[in-house]
Amino acid sequence: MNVLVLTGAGISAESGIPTFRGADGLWEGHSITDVATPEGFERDPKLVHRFYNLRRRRLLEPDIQPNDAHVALADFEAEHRRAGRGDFLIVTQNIDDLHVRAGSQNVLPMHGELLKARCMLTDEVFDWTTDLGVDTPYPTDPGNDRIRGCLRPHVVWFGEMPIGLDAIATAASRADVFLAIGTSGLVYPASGIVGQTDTLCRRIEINLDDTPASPAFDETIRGKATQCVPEVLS
Ligand code: BV8
Repeated sequence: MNVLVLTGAGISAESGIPTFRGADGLWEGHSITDVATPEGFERDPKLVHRFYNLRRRRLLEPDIQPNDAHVALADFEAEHRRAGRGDFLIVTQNIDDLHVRAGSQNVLPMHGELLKARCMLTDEVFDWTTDLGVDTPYPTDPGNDRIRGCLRPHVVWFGEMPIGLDAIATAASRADVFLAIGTSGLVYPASGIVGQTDTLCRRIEINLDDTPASPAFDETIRGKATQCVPEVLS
């Protein structure tokens, strides 16, 4: 049985990471176009770096931990793999690292990763746990000072190509079960993944509320991820 999971901001909400839609389209007080588009970065790189530095520092604070939904997915994957029951992949729209910290092995971060930075000259990607800024561009490896001033967050902004679309389409076409957890179904192409699954695939949506994608699912489970995910996977 091949399982494909799609997660959105709702699975990290109970870990203390704010969702996007809940803040009436504003993002920590900023409009998406100002902080999550290439044009916004071009216009004001310091504002964008400040926005991501704030979120990166918050993610690294000790009270931000994987929750029961992240852990249930990791435990299910380990057993699924041990028993040789088929493929298991988590495609996440989130740029936090909570799935990996929970122990998930096969995670595809289609919108990039907050704890990584990318050189705009070479596309080299660095693990990054300190502040990024136009005047403090040093990667964790001091040997790379040649990329001074050329770093950006390794995240997919609106208008940019998400990561791993081919692998996602393949996993969707092979999935026997598709589980969408905590996503509003508003952002494309993530919202289109359910449509890439086979008609025989069992599509399940876990969310607090109905979403525009809900009609595409065979089963909609309403409730908090930390309660519903462990129940569905048990
Ligand atoms: C692309 C990284 C071309 C950065 C992000 C007009 C119409 C339709 C589409 C478009 C349009 N104009 C432009 C587009 C395309 C655009 C798009 O979709 N825009 C939207 C706003 C309309 N998409 C793009 O630009 C993408 N690129 O299209 O390239 C292309 C594509 C394919 C092939 C060829 C070319 C790039 C999109 C990626 C943008 N980057 N993040 C960063 O994070 O800083 S997206 C960002 O917002 C997040 O990563 C996240 O993915 C998204 C928010 O979505 P959700 O994760 O669903 O979160 P949300 O808050 O919305 O919902 C939370 C849900 O959880 C809610 O339903 C809530 O009820 C639920 N919930 C809350 N708490 C709980 C819970 N559920 C359970 N338990 C709880 N406790």
